[in-house]
Amino acid sequence: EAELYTLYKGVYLPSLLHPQESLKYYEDFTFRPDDILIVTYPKSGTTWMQEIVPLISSGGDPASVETLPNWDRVPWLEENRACILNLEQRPSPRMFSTHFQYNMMPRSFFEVKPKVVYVMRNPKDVFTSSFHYFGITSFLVKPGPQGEFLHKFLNGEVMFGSWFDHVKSWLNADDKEHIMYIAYEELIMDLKDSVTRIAQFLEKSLDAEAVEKIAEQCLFKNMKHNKMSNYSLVPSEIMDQTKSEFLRKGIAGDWKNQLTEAEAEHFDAVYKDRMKDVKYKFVWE
Ligand code: PPS
Repeated sequence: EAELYTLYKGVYLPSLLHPQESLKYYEDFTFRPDDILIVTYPKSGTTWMQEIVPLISSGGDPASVETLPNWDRVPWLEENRACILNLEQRPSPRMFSTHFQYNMMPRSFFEVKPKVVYVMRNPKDVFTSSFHYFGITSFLVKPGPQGEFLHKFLNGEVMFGSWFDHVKSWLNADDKEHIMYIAYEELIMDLKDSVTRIAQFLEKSLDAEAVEKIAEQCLFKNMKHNKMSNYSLVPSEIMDQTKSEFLRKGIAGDWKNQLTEAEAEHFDAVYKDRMKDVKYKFVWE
């Protein structure tokens, strides 16, 4: 089990996806000012945003979301595929994802300041989604009993480290002008309004019809049928979706079906302590 993870700058990364050469590539990566970066703690709405942002960028043309798997459409910069995708040759605006904390961004990021869409989600739902996901994925340490996984999650002993550290690092970014903060729950509450606001941030004008079309394409039920976005292209030895689907429930508040009362209380106590110095008003609070 130990070899499943690599310790990188204090956080666990799945070794399969992040060999040393990928991390080196990441550190040396050069951004362009018109790059768009989707940043998330895992299970917070990455895949959803990997559908929304390309559609906004194309003005609603679904070609890229229907022909390119999400991991090639908006590749993770810290993953092994980044090295082989020839990202240097991609036309602008390039779109990337990362699960890294703010302090783990490469040097070029701080110089170039590309636009960032930071998506965050109620950590109790992130926990719930993670619990199922870790159970179906061969490159992650199995979650074990729920109580044990809760302990690990709250301590950041999971891939990409602590949710608290992640969110706090991005909320405390030095220069927030180029960062848009949006919650998974806002997408759930009003997808069209969210698409409109993201488009404004990306300085892309969309008419009402395009917004409507994009929101429709990005509905959970529609993404579930898009094989370029539902992870069905991943072999079942790596991700066994017969146990739990990647696009599992797609709702806010599923933690209520997952955590016991005592676990939820413990979670809230840790949350209160770890977030006590954070001024940001989260929609789930
Ligand atoms: S990952 O592995 O970090 O890339 O996962 P990520 O995409 O960030 O998170 C997966 C969860 O997002 C849900 N999801 C959606 N919810 C609503 N609508 C849409 N369109 C959508 N697309 C993805 C997905 O179902 C996972 O949440 P859970 O709670 O497990 O269903």
